Amino acid sequence: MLKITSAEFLQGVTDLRQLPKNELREIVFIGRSNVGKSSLLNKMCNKKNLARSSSTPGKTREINYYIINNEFYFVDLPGYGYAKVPEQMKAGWKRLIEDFLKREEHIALAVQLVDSRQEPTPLDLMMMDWLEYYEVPYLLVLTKADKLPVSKLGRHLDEYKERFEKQLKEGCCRGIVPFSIINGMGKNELLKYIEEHLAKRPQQKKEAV
Ligand SMILES: Nc1nc2c(ncn2[C@@H]2O[C@H](COP(=O)(O)OP(=O)(O)OP(=O)(O)O)[C@@H](O)[C@H]2O)c(=O)[nH]1
Ligand SMILES: [Mg+2]
Repeated sequence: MLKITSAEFLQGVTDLRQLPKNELREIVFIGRSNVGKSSLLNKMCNKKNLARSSSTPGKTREINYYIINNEFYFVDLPGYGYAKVPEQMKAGWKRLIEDFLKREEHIALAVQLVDSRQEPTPLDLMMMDWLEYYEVPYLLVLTKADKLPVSKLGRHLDEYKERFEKQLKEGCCRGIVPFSIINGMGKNELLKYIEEHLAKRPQQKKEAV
């Protein structure tokens, strides 16, 4: 199984022209503010303070690159869903993220984080639509799974599987994984998916019509 032996912050980019030039494949983490992205990244890498959490949530517009095992990137996209963000900035965020996803040939796997205790938000659903549209393979990760009793977690997981059955069967959703930084649930499963997708060759682009 894939073992993460080194993880270093590489750079934060606010403009796609600043993207790293060496074309390593990317595992991209997506989710609203406070869903647990930084925590998950740190847990996956066994580091306490790898992922920089911003003191002004919702204002960071940086795409953060981490280099893992000197082999591939973890990419932390800016969190969304902050009510106080001005419209103009939301539009900037959308453009940045959409342009980022258009480079889907670089993306080995996207990991869409949603709170295990809640329904996906409209922005979560929009992100999933974009991932489907740009044909990016992705996982749904249900965060903070320790905060639910096991039976309830199981029920939520079933609900997610039923709701996104089409994406799982015919679309780009590769699986749904409950995750917790407290008890380590989901970590090995996520590593398995990451390893599997890094091994796959980049998708052939559909021929332009
Ligand atoms: N109990 C529990 N708490 C968690 C878990 N994951 C994250 N948290 C908590 O949730 C809060 C937000 O986590 P972050 O990792 O900072 O969330 P984020 O998505 O990076 O947020 P932004 O950087 O603001 O977009 C923190 O207080 C974490 O300790 C988990 O698996 N279990
Ligand atoms: Mg964070």
